[in-house]
Amino acid sequence: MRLFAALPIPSPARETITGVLDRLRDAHLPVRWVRDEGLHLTLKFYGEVPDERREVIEESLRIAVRDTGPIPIGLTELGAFPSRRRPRVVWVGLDAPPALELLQDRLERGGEAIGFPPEGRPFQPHVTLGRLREGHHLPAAILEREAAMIEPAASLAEEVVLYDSAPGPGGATYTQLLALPLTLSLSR
Ligand code: 2AM
Repeated sequence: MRLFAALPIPSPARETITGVLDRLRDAHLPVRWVRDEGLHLTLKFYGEVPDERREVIEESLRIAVRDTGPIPIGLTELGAFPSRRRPRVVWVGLDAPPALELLQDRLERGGEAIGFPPEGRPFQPHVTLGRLREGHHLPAAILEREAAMIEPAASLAEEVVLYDSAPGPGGATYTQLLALPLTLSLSR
């Protein structure tokens, strides 16, 4: 299985992003766009793991989300890796409030404790919208136009999910294996 932990994108940010995606899809660009159902912010990518590792990963997630309440998120910009002028991966950026950075750091360190090496690059919270097809180029003006449509769409992320990613002809399909609510416990 190919596992990663992520925040599913909540409403209303989700609708803002699907609106952008609808318009980008209509532009018939050489891009493999993601499915609306799987929109997420990756916090920790575990990669290909044997089935029997799932349990310890789930336990490290439970520990990492302990004492984390709902996290406010907002959309910042439409961007691309490596740059908007030469896009290969198109994404929407998210605000990183301290609670989000803390949670990502806990997941990173929890992963390290069970044998998953840390990313080794700064956390850049983003929701991937699409990946350019090999050997193609994207007219910069299209992204510029959509970039102007991004609004903050302040939202509250209320769960962390462990996903299994399965490749398929229409792009990867993500299955939720575990959903952990972000709720503060008062009984302490
Ligand atoms: P991305 O959005 O930047 O592509 C499922 O593949 C999720 O895991 C994606 O959100 C992807 O991030 C993330 N991910 C992080 N590191 C990855 C890697 N080395 N290979 C594939 N996906 C990775």
